[in-house]
Amino acid sequence: MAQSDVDVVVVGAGFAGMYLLHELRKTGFSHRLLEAGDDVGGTWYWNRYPGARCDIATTDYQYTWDPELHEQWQWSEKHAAQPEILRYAQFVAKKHDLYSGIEFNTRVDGAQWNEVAKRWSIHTSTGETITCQHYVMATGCLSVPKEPDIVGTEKFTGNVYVTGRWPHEGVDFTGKRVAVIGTGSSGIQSIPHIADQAKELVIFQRTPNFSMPAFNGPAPQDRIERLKADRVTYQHEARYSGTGVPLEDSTVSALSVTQEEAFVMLEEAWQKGELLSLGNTFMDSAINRKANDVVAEFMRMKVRSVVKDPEVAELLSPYKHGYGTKRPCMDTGYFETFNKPHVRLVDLNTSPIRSITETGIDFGKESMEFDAIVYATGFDAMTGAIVSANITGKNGVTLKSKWEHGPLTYLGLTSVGFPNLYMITGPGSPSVLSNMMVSIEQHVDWIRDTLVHMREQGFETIEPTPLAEEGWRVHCTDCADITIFQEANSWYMGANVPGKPRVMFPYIGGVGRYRLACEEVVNKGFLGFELAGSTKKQCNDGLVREVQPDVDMVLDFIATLNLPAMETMTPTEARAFSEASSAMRPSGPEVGEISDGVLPGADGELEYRLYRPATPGPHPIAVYFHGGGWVFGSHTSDDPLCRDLCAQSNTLIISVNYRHAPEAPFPAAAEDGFAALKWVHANAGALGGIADQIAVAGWSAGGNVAAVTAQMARDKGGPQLSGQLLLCPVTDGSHQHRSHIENGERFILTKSLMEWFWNHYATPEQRKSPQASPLLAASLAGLPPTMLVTCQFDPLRDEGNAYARALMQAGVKVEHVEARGHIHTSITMVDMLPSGAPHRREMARALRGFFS
Ligand code: N01
Repeated sequence: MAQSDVDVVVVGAGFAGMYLLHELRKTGFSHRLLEAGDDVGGTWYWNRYPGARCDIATTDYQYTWDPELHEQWQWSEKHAAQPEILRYAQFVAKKHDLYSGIEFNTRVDGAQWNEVAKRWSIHTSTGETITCQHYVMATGCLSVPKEPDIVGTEKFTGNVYVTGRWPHEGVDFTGKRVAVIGTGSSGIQSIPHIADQAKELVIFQRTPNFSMPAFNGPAPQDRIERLKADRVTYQHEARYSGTGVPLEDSTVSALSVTQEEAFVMLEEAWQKGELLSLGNTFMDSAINRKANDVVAEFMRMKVRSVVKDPEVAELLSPYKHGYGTKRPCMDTGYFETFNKPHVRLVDLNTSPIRSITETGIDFGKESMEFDAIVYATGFDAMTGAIVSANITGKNGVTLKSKWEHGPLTYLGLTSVGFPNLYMITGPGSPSVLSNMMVSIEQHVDWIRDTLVHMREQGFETIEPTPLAEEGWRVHCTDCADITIFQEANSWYMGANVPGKPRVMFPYIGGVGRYRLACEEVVNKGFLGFELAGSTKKQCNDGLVREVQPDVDMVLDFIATLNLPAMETMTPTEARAFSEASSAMRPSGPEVGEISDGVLPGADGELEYRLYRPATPGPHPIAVYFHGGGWVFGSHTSDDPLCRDLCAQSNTLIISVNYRHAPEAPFPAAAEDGFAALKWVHANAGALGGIADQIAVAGWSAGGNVAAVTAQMARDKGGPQLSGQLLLCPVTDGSHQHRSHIENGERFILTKSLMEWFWNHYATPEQRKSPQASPLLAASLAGLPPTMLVTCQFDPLRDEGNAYARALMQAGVKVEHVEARGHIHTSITMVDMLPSGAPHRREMARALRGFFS
């Protein structure tokens, strides 16, 4: 007789539930495992449609927790078919006697949290109520087929099949007229098999999909050898990789090679017959639309090379979504199927289904009769199974109502208001964007270790804090925002189910980065969780990821380079280093014209570079001052940023060099800035600009020069400025701000580098002058409208914030943007860091606004 009160109830006997059962036994937790089906295998139990096959190679799609399995189980193919994967699950279940611990044909109808007892009550389809301390949903991401959303589905009297609920005995379509609706992975895999049998096959396609041939055969020998030689390293690399398969991330931009070269590289990946190799060919195909177009065009070229009828080939070619933004497919003979005379493709965009009828389908201007209809229409993915399990947490709040506008989780594992509830591969974790085996094992390990920790430490409950959950939501959104995934109407975005909120459901920051976040949470004393026992409580509230994800990647990359700190260099060495780094950047957008010239500075000539918009002039002017701590940089060193500002704001940008320290210390830069402004004003017409529409702009030390120049223009009789645009400006050399300490290391501009700059530029006494520290000016009244951008992880953040506040207090019109998750340099990194683009758009808008 099973216990009605246990430590843990688990729902689902797929690969996640099976491994968790094993671990619960090992660690001595009492448990019940409930499964709706009558066997193990989860998704591989339900999805028995012909052609069902895994799209991750067998070298990677297998358990790692039992090393003996690698000797005892041999896969027959590179990409295993469903029957073989199911047999593998059954083999593991028998080997570890898991069957004895699973209650099959048992569905969970609902679950309620009892806040007094600190336990869950679980109601099952057998009429039993089980109570437990911990409740784990191992219900899979793609387990609830989408409700039919086509008119008349109930009318059809022929045979109806749903790919995700395929009859166990199989289906014989021989001699039948068959319709297949849906061309996602399930449709694409099953269509060639159905075509082999059917007398007539009509495929109803709403969206064509990217697919590549699996070229199935034995598992790749090189991968097998790598595994055999050093399984531990292989698995470690997989766990910290982007997708859960140990591939070296590409460092090649699709835009840095010709289309011919790109196609050669893609062909090489194509021949491997592995989705991840193809997707990994270029570093930027997921984040840059133009880079993605290169891959998409290669895939369309492949369709054209197979499908004989050019019109059909065109219909089968995706144009409306980028490669990978909807799950791409692996097929065996899919496109070839459309060359068969008894196979027809119907484009639902031009011939929509009017209704399913008793005998067939009415679509466009036609009616056709069928013996069978196959729905390959997908799933209520990621949340369907969890939400439909009727989970009620604290204060009677259901998970369904909490997630009405999108799932809210901490780490995709837990959710506020639902103590001791865990989701394996839940929304907000890499899940469907990863090798599921790797992700499943990581979640099971995390849950097991957490349960053991709680038991050892005398904690009864664990629940994330609202701050941590909201922080994770923001981080997940930040990760998605730098990609082009959100453009597609995919199930990743919930777009396939009418009424489902449109958010990115899986975590797209990568398997390794996700794992590091989970580890960090634990290592920081369960950061973002409240743990409570009868006599104790612990809560280390906080956020695990705050830096913008692309900025974080750059910081990690820079850390691997082991570069010398700039402040250990001489100014000459630092200048050479800075120039060499700048030479490797993308160049930035095209502008109408770029020309170089010289102008008179305070003590000799200064070089300048002029960026003219492509539109007819004359244009308003921004006199721009570059960054580089007064020590390095030049009129060309912020080239990509100047181009971007020029192109986006339709403003003439004149980037002026100024004399550098230590050769020309304070106040040389300030005096040059003011001299340059006066010259530009006097020569505005000849430059193609408008004399009474002039602003100053600058970044970092250049922001300091711009701010000081604006004060000098105010105090010395003009020119009258329309505005000042200050990006991370240095405003105060006189004392330490909190951000100097908080952000003093790791974020490229360090506290010690900033001190090195100041030491070269100005003495402690000189720093008290407003011409070095504009924040110290006796009055800021009368300064022009200001756009001031500060970055959260910049040592200069607080002095920039202080300048914005002081300007406002002085009655200046100020727009102050605090760029969340950014560092001192990140907004200038045009075409490198997508997360900086919205802020540059804002800066350009503000610049335009100065002149309107
Ligand atoms: O489902 P899908 P799936 N009228 O949602 C169409 C995994 N998987 O079962 O794109 C007409 O991808 C829908 O059209 P549209 C894998 O992660 C893995 O095929 O919404 N058409 C689409 O064409 C995969 O991504 C493997 O415009 C309708 C199709 O139906 C995920 O499961 C194998 C429609 C649904 O495609 C889901 O794949 C199989 C309507 N009302 C699955 N509603 C491997 O490992 C939907 N469609 C290889």
